[in-house]
Amino acid sequence: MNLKEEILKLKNELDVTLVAHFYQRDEVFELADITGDSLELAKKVMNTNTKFVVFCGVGFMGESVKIMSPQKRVLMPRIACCAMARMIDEGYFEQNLKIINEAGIKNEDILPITYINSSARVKARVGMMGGMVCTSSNAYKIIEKGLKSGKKIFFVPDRCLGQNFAKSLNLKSAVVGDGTNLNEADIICYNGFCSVHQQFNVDDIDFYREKYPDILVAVHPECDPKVCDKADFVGSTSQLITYIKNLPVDQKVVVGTEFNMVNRLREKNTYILSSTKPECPTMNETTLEHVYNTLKSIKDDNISKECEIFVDEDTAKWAKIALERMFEV
Ligand code: CIZ
Ligand code: SF4
Repeated sequence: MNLKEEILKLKNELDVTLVAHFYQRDEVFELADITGDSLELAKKVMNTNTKFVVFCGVGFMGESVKIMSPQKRVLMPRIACCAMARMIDEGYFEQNLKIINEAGIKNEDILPITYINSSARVKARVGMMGGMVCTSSNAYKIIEKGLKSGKKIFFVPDRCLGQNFAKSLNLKSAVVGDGTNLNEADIICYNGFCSVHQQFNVDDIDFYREKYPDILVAVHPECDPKVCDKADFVGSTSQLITYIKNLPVDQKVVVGTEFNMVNRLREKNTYILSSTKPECPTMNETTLEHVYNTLKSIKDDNISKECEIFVDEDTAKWAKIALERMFEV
């Protein structure tokens, strides 16, 4: 039997749900019971009832499952940490708050919102301050809800997402530490970014538009605001999928997001907005062999601690509150 057949066989035998994010390698993605972007996965996995969840994605996604469903045993064939999520921890969060306070803005006038691409500890810190989590699919609604509090929003960790949503809502944004005026801003952004989505630039848009004057440009809001400003469509992973799948077959489109996702989306007339292959290195770490080893370890009752997600009780309590505030919206 080959690895793929072995995995399918083990999956049938065990009380397990195999989950894969859209950015996973094709061979892993194809075998999953549940696929989706981060919001879809968070919701769908909550509704499964197997004892084990084998999650092919990045660390914060597995943590979110464990926080929302602590009774499940969540295993990740590779606990790869999203590079953006790694740009912020509680220490950096406090440091940024201090800079904001030094600009004359008090903590009671700040509502933190964290992109789901952050650690459980950062989510917990945000939860403790009355804040909430968002994804790129629901950021509009969450930010609008946040603004109703009359407070300034401290958006972590993705600068681009904060700036792009501020622009589209006609709000002012500033970035901590880059010299912009924090007092004038409605949304104060932490200076984090996704290195995959930073690869797309305005020159590439100009190149494609010159080559194919009728081409449409669709990008993810983790791209730089200059790139989003020049695009025809800006949307989250699931919004990009719907947009591109509904285009007429002869309509050319060039897409600024992760390669594996774009590559399996549409057979013809679909280009990637980069001369390199913008794969997420951490998402790409999970191979069929890792998935097989994890399933086998469940069968043999020999699960490695390094594969299993644990979140301490206090962190889980506050992170759950921040996540639940998102699900309520
Ligand atoms: O991690 C990411 O870049 C994205 C877009 C995740 C997701 O599915 O929202
Ligand atoms: Fe993180 Fe970027 Fe990879 Fe998404 S694509 S998991 S934000 S590094």
